[in-house]
Amino acid sequence: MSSSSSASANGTHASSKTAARTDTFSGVDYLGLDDLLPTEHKLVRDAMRDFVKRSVSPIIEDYAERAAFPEHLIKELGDVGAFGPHISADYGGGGMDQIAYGLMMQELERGDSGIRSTASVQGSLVMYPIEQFGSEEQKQKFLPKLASGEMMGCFGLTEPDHGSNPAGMTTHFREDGDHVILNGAKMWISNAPFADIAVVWAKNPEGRIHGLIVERGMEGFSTPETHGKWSLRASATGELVFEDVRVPKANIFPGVSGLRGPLTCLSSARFGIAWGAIGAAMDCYDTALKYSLEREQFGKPIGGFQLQQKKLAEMVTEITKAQLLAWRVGVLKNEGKATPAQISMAKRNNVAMALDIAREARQMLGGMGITGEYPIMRHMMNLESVVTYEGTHDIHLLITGMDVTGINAFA
Ligand code: TGC
Ligand code: FAD
Repeated sequence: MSSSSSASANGTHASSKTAARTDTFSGVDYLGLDDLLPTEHKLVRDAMRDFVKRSVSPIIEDYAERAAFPEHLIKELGDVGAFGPHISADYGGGGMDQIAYGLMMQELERGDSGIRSTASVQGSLVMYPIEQFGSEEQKQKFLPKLASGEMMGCFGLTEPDHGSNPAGMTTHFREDGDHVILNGAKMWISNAPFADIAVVWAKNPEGRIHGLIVERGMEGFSTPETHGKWSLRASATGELVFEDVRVPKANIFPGVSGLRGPLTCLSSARFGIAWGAIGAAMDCYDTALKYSLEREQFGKPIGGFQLQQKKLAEMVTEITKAQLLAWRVGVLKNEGKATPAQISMAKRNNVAMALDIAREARQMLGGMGITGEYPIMRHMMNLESVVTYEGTHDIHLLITGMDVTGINAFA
C-alpha cells in the first residue's frame, strides 16, 4: 500500500516532515489484461515497478514538497532503460515496441508524473525527433548519450503568446554562412533548467518551421527556471531564451519542415501519457482501497459503506476501460496504423479519468487525503499539468470533433 510507514488509517496524524513511504503496490488488473501481454512486456513492466519502489517512492514526497527535481535519479533512469525504450538499439535505445514503452511510462507515472515527464521528454520529444528527422552525424553524436542519461534534453515548442496554436510561433532564425542566428523565447519547457541540449522549433525567413538542436554553452542561450508551480513540483520547468544565438547549420534537422515535425513528436509523447495517466490513477485507487479497509468510522471500515464502494467500483471500472484503450492504441501503433486523432482520444480520456479518480480518492481519505503522508494530493496536482500540456483537454476534444465531422472548429 502506498501509505506511510509511520501513519495508519486509524487516528494518527500527518507528521510535520513527510516520512518515506513503504510502497507495496502490486498492480490493478481487474479484467486479467496481463494475459494480453507477452512475458517480455511483463518483465519490462515489473523491472520499472521495482525501480519506482526502490528509488522514487521513498524520496518523491520530500522532493515535491521542496519543489526540487531529484537529479540524482538521472543516471539510474538511464541504467533501467527509461530513456528511449522505443528508440533503435543501434543508437543506444531499448529497441522495444510501443506497448513496452507505454508500460514503462505507466510505472514511472505511478511514482510521479514529473519523473515520467523527464523520461517522456527525453525519449519522445528529444531522442525521437533526432532519430526520425536527424542526420546520421546528429544521431551518432547525441542519441547514445541521451539514452544513458549522460546528456539530457528538452523540447521547445510553446511560446509566451503561442501555446495551443504553435503555428503562430515567432521564434525565428536567419542565415549567416554555415550558421543560423536564432532569436526568440520558449516557455513552460520541462527539463530546461538542467538540459544539455534543446530541440527547438523555429521559423526560417520564409516562415517555414524547422527543428534545431541548440546546445548549452552557445552564446546568447539561457534557460531561466520557472518557480511557483503548485503542480509537477518534482519536475524542473523553465524558459528557453535565444538572443542572437549562432547555431551551426549542421544542427538543423534535414528530414522535416513544417508543423508536422513537432506534432509527430507530440503523437509519440501523448501516447506515453495515455499510459502514464493510468499509473497515477492506479496509485490513487490502490491507496484509497487499502485505506477504506483500514479506516473505521461508525464502528466499521469505511469501505463497508455503499457511498465509498460506489467510488471504488467506478474507479476500477474507469481504470479498466483506460487500460483497454491504451492497449488497443498500442497495438495499432505497433502496426503503424494509429492515427493522431486516436492517440488524442486516449490521452484526453485517460488523463481526465486519472484526474477524476484522484479527486474522488482524495475525498475517501478525509483529512489525511490532503497530506503528503499519502500520494493522492501530489498526483492530483500533477495531473492538472498533464491535462494541460501536450495539448489541453479541450484541444484534444476538438481534434476528435474534427476527425468525426471533418470540420475544423479551432478557429
Ligand atoms: P494542422 O494544419 O492540423 O497540421 C499541420 C501539419 O501537421 C500534421 N499533423 C500531425 N502530424 C503528426 N502528428 C500529429 N498529431 C499531427 N497533427 C497534425 C498535419 O497533417 C499537417 O501536416 P502537413 O504535412 O499537411 O503540413 O495544424 P494546426 O495549426 O491547425 O494545429 C492543429 C492543432 C491545434 C491540433 C495543433 O496545433 C495542436 O496539437 N496544438 C496543441 C499544442 C500542443 O500540444 N503543444 C504541446 C507542447 S509540448 C509539451 O507540452 C510537452 S510537455 C512534456 C512533458 O513534460 O511530459
Ligand atoms: P492556451 O493555448 O492559452 O489555452 C488557454 C485555454 O484556452 C485552454 O483551456 C485551451 O484549451 C483553450 N483554448 C485554446 N485554443 C482554443 C480553441 N481554438 N478552442 C477552444 N478552446 C481553446 N511546452 C513545450 O513546448 N515543451 C515542454 O516541455 C512543455 N512542458 C510543460 C510543462 C508544464 C508543467 C506545463 C504546465 C506546460 C508545458 N508545456 C510545454 C506547455 C503546454 O504544452 C501548454 O501549456 C499547452 O499547450 C497550452 O498552452 P497555453 O498554456 O498557452 O494555453
